[in-house]
Amino acid sequence: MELKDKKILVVGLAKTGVAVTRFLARAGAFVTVTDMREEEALSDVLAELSDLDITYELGRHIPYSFLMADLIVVSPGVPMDIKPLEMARAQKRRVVSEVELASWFIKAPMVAITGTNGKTTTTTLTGEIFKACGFETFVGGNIGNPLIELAESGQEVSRVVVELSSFQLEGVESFRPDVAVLLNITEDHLDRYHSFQEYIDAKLRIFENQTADDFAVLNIDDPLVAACASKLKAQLFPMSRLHELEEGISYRDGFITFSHKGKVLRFGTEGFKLKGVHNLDNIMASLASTLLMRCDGDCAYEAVKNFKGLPHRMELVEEIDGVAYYEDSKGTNVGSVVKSLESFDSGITLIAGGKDKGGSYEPLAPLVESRVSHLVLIGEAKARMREALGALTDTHEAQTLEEAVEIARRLTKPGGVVLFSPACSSFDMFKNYEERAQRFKAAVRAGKKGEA
Ligand code: UMA
Repeated sequence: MELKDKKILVVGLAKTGVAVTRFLARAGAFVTVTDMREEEALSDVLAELSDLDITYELGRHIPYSFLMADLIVVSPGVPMDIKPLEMARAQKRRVVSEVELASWFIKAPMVAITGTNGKTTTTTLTGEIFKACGFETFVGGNIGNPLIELAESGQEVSRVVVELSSFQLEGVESFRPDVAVLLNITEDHLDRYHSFQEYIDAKLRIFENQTADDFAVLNIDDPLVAACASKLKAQLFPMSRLHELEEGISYRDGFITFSHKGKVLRFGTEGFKLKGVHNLDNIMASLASTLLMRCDGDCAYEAVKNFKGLPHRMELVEEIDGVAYYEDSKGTNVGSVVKSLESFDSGITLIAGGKDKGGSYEPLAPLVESRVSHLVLIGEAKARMREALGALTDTHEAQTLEEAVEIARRLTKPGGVVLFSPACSSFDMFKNYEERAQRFKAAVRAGKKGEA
């Protein structure tokens, strides 16, 4: 689509909106930006864009602007079913997500990664492998830097790795990755979707425009993921920790085996710095994607061995008086917390809670009952979590994260673990999961000083 002189409406003015606005304005479009937040709350971003000629509609969305636009680009955090967007679609206005827009201008081969958990680790590792194998690589998307930044910079790259959320996939039209990865699907974001199925359907759109020239890497150990294999137009490249595969990537007895069209590569997993069974899935997905896109096996293996993992995913903060404190602020849904709890056999004090996303906490019940000695709840989700889990272990409530850390410190015996893995998003008490992580670390370290 030619952008010059087009009337384009950008909905949402946070990270994505800023990057999209800059790209469109420089491409010669007439850009209007709208955000429900008032001007005062947006002063920083407005300053960032002050060199551009933009029309702003702040503090509200004006339906007329939606109806008059040639194209509407929606930020991931804006639900696709808000009234003005529904009206615009009814009038056949074109409504897309930022990743769709970006994909029109990006020519380099692309790996796109989605799933409920493990996306960010897999995306980062995939990027690391490409770079180690000599490919100039852009890594972006839901991980934090919008894909449109690549289109805007004009940077020449030979590989693109993009992490995609269901929100971003809702607004695709022709987006077509060369390799699409689906890691797993468990309940998440039920505060935005009307049903779990709607969330699944959004995720599956990653495969929608692929053809037989492309690959779909599916974790077939997950029944919901395996079920979509029959609907693919791309070549299926399965991955499994449970079954050996003649074609695909699989794990057995300390070795990952990649088998593709008669080529077989084996990688010993001893010495990997990334621990935990769920990380084996992430590693297999990264290896599959990069080896299918011409990476050398030895280079790829070196990159995996060197990869240490990401902050805010099961990060060991401190050991104080024989108690290990782990920060897992990115554990924002139940599936993720299940994986984190599985990393310890017993003696866990779990600090959880935050903004409730409407899903069920029941999947945590068996692990809470068998491995969690004390549960400390915070945030808006307190009551629902207590109802689902409170009878299974010694349960406490705290008004602040600092108070929760203090309670955990008092209760946890030497040899035990304090795990902060919220199963909820952070927005009820914090700006984002990073701020929440910093606050947890500070509270833990304050206790250390206090005892010194
Ligand atoms: N807004 C409106 N109208 C509405 C609703 C919201 O105007 O009806 C406005 C808000 O006031 C806000 C903006 O729209 O100013 C929303 O922006 P945003 O939430 O899309 O924020 P960005 O900074 O652009 O971040 C987004 C992703 N955020 C979400 O999906 C919620 C970031 O993922 C992503 O890194 C970034 O784009 C770059 O691609 C974050 C996230 O939490 C990490 N993702 C979820 C997750 O991982 O679980 C999906």
